[in-house]
Amino acid sequence: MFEALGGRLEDALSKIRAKARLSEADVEVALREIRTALLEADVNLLVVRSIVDRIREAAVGAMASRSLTPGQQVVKAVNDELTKVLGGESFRLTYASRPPTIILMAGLQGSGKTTASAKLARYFKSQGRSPLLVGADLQRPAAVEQLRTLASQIQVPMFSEWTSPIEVAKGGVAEARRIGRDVVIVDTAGRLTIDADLMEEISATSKEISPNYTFLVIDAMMGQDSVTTAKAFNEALEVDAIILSKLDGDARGGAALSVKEVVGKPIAFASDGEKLDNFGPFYPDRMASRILGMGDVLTLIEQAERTMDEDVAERGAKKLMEGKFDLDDFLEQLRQVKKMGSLKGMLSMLPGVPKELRNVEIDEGELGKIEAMISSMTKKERSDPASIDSSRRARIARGSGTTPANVSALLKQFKEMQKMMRSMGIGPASATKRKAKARPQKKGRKNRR
Ligand SMILES: Nc1nc2c(ncn2[C@@H]2O[C@H](COP(=O)(O)OP(=O)(O)OP(=O)(O)O)[C@@H](O)[C@H]2O)c(=O)[nH]1
Ligand SMILES: [Mg+2]
Repeated sequence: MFEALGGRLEDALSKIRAKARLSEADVEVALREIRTALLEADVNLLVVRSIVDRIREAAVGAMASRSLTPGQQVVKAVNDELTKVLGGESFRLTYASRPPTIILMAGLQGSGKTTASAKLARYFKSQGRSPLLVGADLQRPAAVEQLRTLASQIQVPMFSEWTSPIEVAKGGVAEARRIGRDVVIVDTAGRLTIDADLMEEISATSKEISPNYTFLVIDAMMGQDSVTTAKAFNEALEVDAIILSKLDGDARGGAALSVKEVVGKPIAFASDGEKLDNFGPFYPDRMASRILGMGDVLTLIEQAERTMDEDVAERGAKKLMEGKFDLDDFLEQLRQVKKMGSLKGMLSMLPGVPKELRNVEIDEGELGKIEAMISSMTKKERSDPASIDSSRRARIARGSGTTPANVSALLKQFKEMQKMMRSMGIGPASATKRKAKARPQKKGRKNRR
């Protein structure tokens, strides 16, 4: 997402970034490029106009202040503006003082409501809450089943019955009270377009259960259409915040960059993939830095903390220090990295990775191949790769569906890594020193949240 926009903005800014002095002409050229980039990213025209105007003001200010780094100030202004149009502050959800906190999900058909309901439940669970999913979409039997399946995948209870959407919603809230669940997420039916029936049904449901939050799910892939929908929904029903789905399929980013300014409601959560963990709170500032190629280290760290098994990481580090790191450990660490998601996604969050590199498709299949090769080795071969001769190599290749040359390449890579670790002084001699250093750091990490 946002790849094209990020690239264009970086190009526009790179020309003025390092300039010791900015002329009016420099600024106008950059502004023109920024404007085109935003329009090509499908950002609402009025939003483009106001962003460009505000950046111009900041740039004029930077020129007048005779700052040492006027270009950097313009970059900062662009970053600030992007953060602002993405919503400024990140959305903060306050739990009801008297549980349960009731959340009503609204949106057009296929916008991603049911998926988002389950993802949201999973998120609440990760925050130590105990959610209940309520299936109030009685349009088709499959809708309730879909939610039931998702609920069982994330091990969250689910409530539904064949009465009416309003009765189900009401019943769901009562059920949450009865079984002591503190967040209720009500999934509702969508329609193809906003029609009176849909609005009436959801308004009536809303009146009945008085939700603490009404979240509107919009499909980022629909660009400006989804922004128009959001506006109409918000006029008919008091929407508190937006959940932006399918960000992964929206390379341009127009919906994300327009919805706050046009509708006036923040994006609370975003979904960027079909998997249940492709979801999280939306942070405007982090997203803005990411668009400008300034990285999003915070999200990366959080992702690592969420998915990495600390014990596994520590075991790997210990083996490294003792010089006992073998192919088994290599595989274990590799699996950890894989768990964190796509390499491309990770690269996009790292600061300072050149644009060209960020856009390179990394062959995720390569990782799978390495995994298959190591899995095809015997225990002895993994701990003593030197024992792998040509006949063993052929056997491993057969077992993993690769070629002997692939196996050789992997072994060579592993050997290089070992050599590198030795040259860095990682080995038995330096183990105690490093260990002493590592300890306080670990504690700090745990306390961070
Ligand atoms: N790529 C991608 N697909 C998504 C995302 N969120 C949802 N989907 C897919 O979009 C389709 C529709 O999602 P649902 O959650 O069923 O949408 P809905 O709004 O509940 O649909 P109705 O109940 O029919 O109104 C499904 O195939 C989902 O897997 C996302 O963030 N990325
Ligand atoms: Mg649904």
